[in-house]
Amino acid sequence: TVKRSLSSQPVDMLANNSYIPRRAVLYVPGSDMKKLNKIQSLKADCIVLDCEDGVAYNMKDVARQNIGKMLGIIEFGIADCTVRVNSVSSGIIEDDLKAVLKASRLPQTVILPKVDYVQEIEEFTAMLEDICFQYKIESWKPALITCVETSIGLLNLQGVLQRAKELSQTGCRYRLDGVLFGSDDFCADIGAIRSKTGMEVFYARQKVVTTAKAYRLQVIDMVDIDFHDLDALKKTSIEGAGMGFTGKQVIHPAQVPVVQVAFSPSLEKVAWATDLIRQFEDHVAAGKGAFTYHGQMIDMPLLLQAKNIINMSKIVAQK
Ligand code: 1VU
Repeated sequence: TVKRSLSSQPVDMLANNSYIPRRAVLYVPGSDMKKLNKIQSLKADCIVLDCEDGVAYNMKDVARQNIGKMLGIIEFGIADCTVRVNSVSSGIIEDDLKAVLKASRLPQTVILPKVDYVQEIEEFTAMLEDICFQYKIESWKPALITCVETSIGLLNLQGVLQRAKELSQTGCRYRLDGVLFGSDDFCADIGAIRSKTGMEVFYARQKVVTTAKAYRLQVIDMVDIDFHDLDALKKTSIEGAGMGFTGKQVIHPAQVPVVQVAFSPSLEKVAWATDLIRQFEDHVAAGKGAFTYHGQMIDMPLLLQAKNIINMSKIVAQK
């Protein structure tokens, strides 16, 4: 039997104590020591030490060495310390994992890019297990974020998440925690051109949000590459948060605060939600179902949305 609890919304996901808020997910190229040295002064929720697309092919070894070294040195504070390795299909992921797992401190989260097929998640799981065994790593269990960056990856997303969840639940090395949408690779794959309106990725973003949330996962929105245009960033961030994304990728420190504000409930929203919940309880106590509040019809779905806002505000307050 499939049970559906009354609160089977992201409410349960946000109420979970292990929820790691990742509003602004900032990439730092592993080959760039100057940028790596700035990490401690950056206030992103999630710092991604990148071995993949931010690093030139002939600098991959340099990036691995830098990341291995910096993992042991940098104070990440309350930021989620994350490494993005290369994809399974790149054929170079094993070298990334070996360099990272040699570090004196291991990352809290691993991002696996360009997951197109279920077999890739299986291969990654087995490879991680083998390397941990070789290096006698026992207790480490990072969060895993998988990326959707192609049309086939989008079609296969449900199967990939289903398999990763099964593997997570049967004692594998990671805890499946999120999905990330790579819009620029996706556009290249479908032959689209990124526009200001973003209409070319609208369907994909909705599908990624829906599929990820069905598995109670965080879901991280596309990057805005025009990093000087903070007005446009504000607009796309508010749009992404409204669509159900839990955070957004950023490439430049100036983008961090704009994204963080958009992905945090405003004081007005928190006041609205607090009052709505109180009124809902009063109406239930009086035996009433739907009621009018600020001119709107309120029933259970609105209560759940209000609870999402309150839970998110509590999580964000700890940052
Ligand atoms: O003021 P300072 O000179 O001391 O520092 C500069 C700059 O070094 C620093 N900075 C960064 N620090 C850490 N992480 C970063 N990502 C970062 N970006 C910049 O901030 C100060 C001001 O920088 P700037 O305005 O002079 O900008 P730059 O010309 O130095 O750098 C611009 C780019 C875009 C090259 C830089 O921000 C960057 O490398 N970003 C990351 C690119 C990346 O990782 N791309 C791949 C991930 S996106 C993806 O894969 C899509 C799914």
